[in-house]
Amino acid sequence: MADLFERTERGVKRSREGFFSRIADLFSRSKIEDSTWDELEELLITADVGVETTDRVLTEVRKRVKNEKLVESSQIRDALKAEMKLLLSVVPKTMVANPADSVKIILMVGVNGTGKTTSIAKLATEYKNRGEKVLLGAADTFRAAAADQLKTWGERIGVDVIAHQPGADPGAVVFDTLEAARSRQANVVIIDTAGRLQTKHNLMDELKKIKKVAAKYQTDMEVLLVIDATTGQNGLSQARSFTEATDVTGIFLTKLDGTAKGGIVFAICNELQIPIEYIGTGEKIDDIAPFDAGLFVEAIFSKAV
Ligand SMILES: Nc1nc2c(ncn2[C@@H]2O[C@H](COP(=O)(O)OP(=O)(O)OP(=O)(O)O)[C@@H](O)[C@H]2O)c(=O)[nH]1
Ligand SMILES: [Mg+2]
Repeated sequence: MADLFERTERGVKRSREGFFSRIADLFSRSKIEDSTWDELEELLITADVGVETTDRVLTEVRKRVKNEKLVESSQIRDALKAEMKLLLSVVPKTMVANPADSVKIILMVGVNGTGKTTSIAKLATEYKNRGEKVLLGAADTFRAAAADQLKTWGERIGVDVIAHQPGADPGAVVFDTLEAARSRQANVVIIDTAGRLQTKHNLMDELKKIKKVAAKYQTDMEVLLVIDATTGQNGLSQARSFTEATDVTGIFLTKLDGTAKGGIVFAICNELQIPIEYIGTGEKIDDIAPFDAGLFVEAIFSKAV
């Protein structure tokens, strides 16, 4: 667990200049005045927590402050922490139990350039280190270099990749990858898909088809939506559309290291009730941490290094 905290903290600390450091600084003051509440509100909104979510958090914190007669800034900070943790604790959708002999399928979806392929390499490494046999499917047949990018990662991390020619039917890649998983006895299959704008209906329909091919195979499937934290509030619109098309089960939030706007995690959890599963905190293979609401909030408030 210590390791997980360190990994979360490392990622959060990389966004120190912005939201995360300033929010911790507010509470290093001995007294919380009316103006502090205003500052806090502004900070949360500009950090992409969003107006609705900020309103909800602050209303709840004020209620706690009143009911529990909190006066010390450390007490108010703890009330805010508790509220933030609560907000981030979205219960994952119940998955169909995974029969012992079946394969876990993870379908990675998202708009262009969010970090899908890189995050697949990170995830594959996580599963491999846990002793799972992982197989990757290069179902991004749209961009000519996409399969090569995945293959390069595969070679680097020692995981096989199933690929077709550019322009091939992505559904066929999924089918072949799952067939290969069966014959090679892989138990985790991660499918890369082409980046697509959530507003392009034909591309969203294609994604539905890809999912259908995998679902025919079996029901234990996670659909991870990869959202780039730096895109801010647009992430919410992405999450809405991709959920409509593919029933997203969780979010992989990337580039948290490169943004002062990490507050988007709160907006996503509050407004969409989709759990954040992982955070990406850099470009390297180990810049990944499974998301833990409690640790994440503690990392935000822990002392700057
Ligand atoms: N700083 C930072 N960069 C990241 C992170 N994850 C991915 N990247 C970078 O984001 C860029 C795009 O990554 P890809 O994995 O190719 O993104 P993609 O979603 O597969 O892109 P398309 O397939 O073109 O849609 C690369 O330069 C990655 O190194 C992260 O957590 N932090
Ligand atoms: Mg890609």
